[in-house]
Amino acid sequence: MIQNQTLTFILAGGEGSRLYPLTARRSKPSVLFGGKYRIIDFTLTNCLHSGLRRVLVLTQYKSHSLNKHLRDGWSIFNPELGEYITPVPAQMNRGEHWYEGTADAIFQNLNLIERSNSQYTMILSGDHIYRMDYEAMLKSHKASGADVTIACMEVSIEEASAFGVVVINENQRIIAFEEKPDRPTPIPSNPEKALASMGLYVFSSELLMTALIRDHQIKDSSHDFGKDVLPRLVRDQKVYAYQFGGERGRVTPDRYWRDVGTIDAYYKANIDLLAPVPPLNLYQHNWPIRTYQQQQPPARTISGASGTDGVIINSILAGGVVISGGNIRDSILSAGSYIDDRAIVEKSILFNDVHVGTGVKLKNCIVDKSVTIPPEEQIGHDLAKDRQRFKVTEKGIVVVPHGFIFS
Ligand code: ADQ
Ligand code: ADP
Repeated sequence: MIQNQTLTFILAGGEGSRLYPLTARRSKPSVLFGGKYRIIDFTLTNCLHSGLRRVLVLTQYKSHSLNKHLRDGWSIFNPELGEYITPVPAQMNRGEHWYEGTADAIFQNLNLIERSNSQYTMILSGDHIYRMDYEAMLKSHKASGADVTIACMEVSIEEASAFGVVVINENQRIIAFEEKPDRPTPIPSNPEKALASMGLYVFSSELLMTALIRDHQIKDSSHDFGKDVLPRLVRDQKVYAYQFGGERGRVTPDRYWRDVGTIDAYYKANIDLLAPVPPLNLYQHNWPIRTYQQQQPPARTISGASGTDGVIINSILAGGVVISGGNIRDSILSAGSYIDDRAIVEKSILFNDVHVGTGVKLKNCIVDKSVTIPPEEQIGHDLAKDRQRFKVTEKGIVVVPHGFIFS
């Protein structure tokens, strides 16, 4: 099996500053998602179902919550059999600094690639929401005889400036790679679309080691795959595109892939789960999304003090939620949330242990863990007022930080 010849790295060490304040105390991959998951669960689940069993998670900033999650939810592989998921903190193996760019994060762990004797190295990101069978990509890498294979998908030309943009020839060989270009090159058949790198790569391990040592010697390099290493490799090695969504077998090609690097993208990807037929279906029996969750009693509704029923419309509720006479619409509630009488929660995402008081009105909000919202508060209804207390995004999403205390 090609998976047995593969070592996998998950880059999980970025600062996640654009997701602040959700990343004030935790790393981006451990931000909660979809009521009971964490962002990294999607990539780890892909590894699990794709048969990748040697997985190193490169951590750096605020990694405690991520380490705890990996330990509690993902200690499922068997080190005796050479199967593992292991967090690797920045160890300053190659000098007195933390990981610089993404390529430096791998460079500092070159000894782990050497030791693994792996023929292929797969590099993934810990902050994407998608289902993908990596086996198909590995096989395509082998079949094409590539040195590097980059997973790609078409995006609109407006979005393309946020990604690495590739140009391919008729054989899928990448002939140009430009990181976050101001003017992305469109695909030949449609001027409205460009081919974006998804930030997932398969390398032949020998070539990766050589390329990283070379990059390390270049003084003005920022040691980043997208900015430095890939544009250079495209010039003198065989770099191929693997177009996402073409997998057969266990995954239906649903073509849903999101980089949830900003609050607006993160919010939208959560809300996407509420569509009648969600573009990413959590209910597929052949692809359960694994996570860690505490033991929780079932979710329930009860009548509030004024006798009104708790009402839930088009929402996702985790275990341990209690709706006591409130009204919940188009929202996602994590374990331990409690909604009091007459409260109205619309288009909002509540993390664990959020107590929503009597008569509170929430709209377009993300409320982080352990917040008690006092009776009759309104959030998301008057953005000018909200801006004085909270972060409000470009699209008008209000973020109430972890443990916020209302005065
Ligand atoms: P970005 O998403 O901007 O673009 P980056 O911020 O480097 O890339 O993050 C990639 C991943 O690496 C994230 O999971 C992040 O947490 C992690 N990471 C960042 N710095 C790290 C470090 N020093 N140590 C360990 N982990 C680190 C990239 C590519 C683009 C591509 C998009 C797709 O550069 O070409 O289009 O991903 O999302
Ligand atoms: P979040 O969910 O907000 O990302 P976590 O709940 O995972 O963060 O962890 C936050 C806190 O939980 C930390 O301060 C940590 O010390 C504490 N903690 C609770 N239980 C444990 C445990 N079993 N092991 C390690 N830390 C724990």
